[in-house]
Amino acid sequence: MSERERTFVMVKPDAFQRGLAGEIISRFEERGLKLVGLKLEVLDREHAEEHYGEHEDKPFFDDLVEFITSGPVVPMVWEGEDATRQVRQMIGATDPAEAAPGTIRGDYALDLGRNVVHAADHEDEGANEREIELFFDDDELVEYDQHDASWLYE
Ligand code: IDP
Repeated sequence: MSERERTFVMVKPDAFQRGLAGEIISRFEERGLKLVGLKLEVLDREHAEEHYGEHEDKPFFDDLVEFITSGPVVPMVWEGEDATRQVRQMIGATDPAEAAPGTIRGDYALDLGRNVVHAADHEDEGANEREIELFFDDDELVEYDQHDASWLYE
């Protein structure tokens, strides 16, 4: 089977502290996506500023960096058909107030600055490669057969 698309996802500190990490991971597992990378860490400022570099001129940048470094995060890499777009649909709109019920943000968040999960932007072509590389070494991504693949894909 050919390798499917990989996408970067991260449980943010608010979700981790609220005990939602398992629930968020379950959503992707149940959808049929394959987990190939996962770690638990507290980001330092430099790492956070690089991750959110595209927002450095925005008025909310300092608060965003402060927040994302304020506690444990769970960076992950998920693999699957059309993974980036599907994951973005599953997490919902950036502002939880606009996120549809049934999406992760629509079910677990109320505030733009506390929106529980990050996922690479499917409209930014280089986002996955950049973000996966920023968080994971090659040998931290695990190779294995997804045993239910023939039940997930035709
Ligand atoms: P995304 O997380 O849905 O990809 P981005 O536009 O990349 O959204 O923004 C990154 C993060 O910055 C958002 O998840 C949100 O937490 C925060 N953010 C975005 N826009 C605002 C804003 O206008 N005020 C405060 N925080 C914001």
